[in-house]
Amino acid sequence: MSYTTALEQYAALGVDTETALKTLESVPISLHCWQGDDVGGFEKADASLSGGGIQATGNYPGKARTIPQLQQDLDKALSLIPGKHRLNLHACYADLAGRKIDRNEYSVAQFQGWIDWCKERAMGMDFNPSYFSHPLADDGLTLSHPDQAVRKFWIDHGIACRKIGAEAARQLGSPTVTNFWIPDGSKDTPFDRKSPRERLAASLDEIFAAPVDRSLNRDAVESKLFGIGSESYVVGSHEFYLAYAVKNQLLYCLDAGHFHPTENLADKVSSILQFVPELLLHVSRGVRWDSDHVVLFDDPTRAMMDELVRGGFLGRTHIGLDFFDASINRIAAWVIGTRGAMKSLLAALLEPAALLRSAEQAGDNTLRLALFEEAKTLPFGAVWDEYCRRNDVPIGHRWMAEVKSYEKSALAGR
Ligand code: RNT
Ligand code: ZN
Repeated sequence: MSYTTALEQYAALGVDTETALKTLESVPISLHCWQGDDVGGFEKADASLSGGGIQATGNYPGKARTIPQLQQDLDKALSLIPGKHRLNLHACYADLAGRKIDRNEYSVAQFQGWIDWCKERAMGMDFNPSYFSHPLADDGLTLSHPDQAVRKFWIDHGIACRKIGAEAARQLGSPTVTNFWIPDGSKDTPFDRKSPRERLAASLDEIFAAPVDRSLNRDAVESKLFGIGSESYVVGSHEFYLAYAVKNQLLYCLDAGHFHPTENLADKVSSILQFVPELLLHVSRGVRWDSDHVVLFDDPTRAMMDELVRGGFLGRTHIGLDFFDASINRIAAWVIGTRGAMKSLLAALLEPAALLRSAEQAGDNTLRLALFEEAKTLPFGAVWDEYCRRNDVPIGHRWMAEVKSYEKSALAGR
């Protein structure tokens, strides 16, 4: 179907496709660097994910093993994704240039290469302290560790990252969201659930007490229900961080894999945003557990985007991706996931919102149900294809041919 025919069908339901495309263009997605190398990072040669209660499974060939390789892969992915986006960097992707510097001493110097890379592409950058894959995180405890020296190390890492976030923002002219996620928890039933939470709260207080310009760096805290090795107890639970974020007016990070599988994440947005300034999303797909499968244009992702649009929350929400699949081509994973999140957002922007709202306000629940159902078969694909065409990226499945040839030219030799 042509775009013009689609435009008419949407217009008949009061939807302006041009306005939808304009809004879509204004919403960046924060592309997570860690999809490109299975959350390994580059602090040492052959670094790999350890601990943290998360796992990348699969052995697909061609993983990025150096910063230039990861940057090359990101460029390839970005060339197949329409629009302007952001880079989401983890501290363990530091460029140590052969020096021995530990995470508590990181400064902008270790990330200048990444900032320059973003600058050349006019991209903003988001940031994350890394509380895993490190000897001082081997027992699964970091900011809530009973040993004060260990806590101190991780507090210093957190403060360092907030400063790096602010400096990146200053150089790039766009605020950085720095997201705090820690793995702390326990495999088996703990006796004392209270003390680790007291220690975590105190550690966070120290981290966020360090003066960092809020107009440059915004701090987010990410909760979790359980992880591998923290099945029975997670210190930074939903209640813990939601309360902490409300009290301290921080951003709250909702990761789609961090709740009971039957919970409706979309329903949480309008509650949380009553009481915190902004929201960070980790758009992800858990299959039975926090498995971080590649994001799709699926019902839960669509429900989340619907909610952001319906509630007028886009201006207060930062959309980041969080998945890592090592069993398929890693560049394709980025493309599928980012395009999936964007398609979900576009579909939300194309809802017959005015008609739905007036039906609901009039108490006409029959019409509301009918509109929901009819909206599903509107020619969404033609509008999405038009967006890809205007942004000069391959339409439909055609991007996959480029991934295949990149696999032969760049990945095969690694
Ligand atoms: C882990 C969290 C966290 C990480 C990344 C690597 O459960 O979701 O966000 O996935 O920071
Ligand atoms: Zn996450």
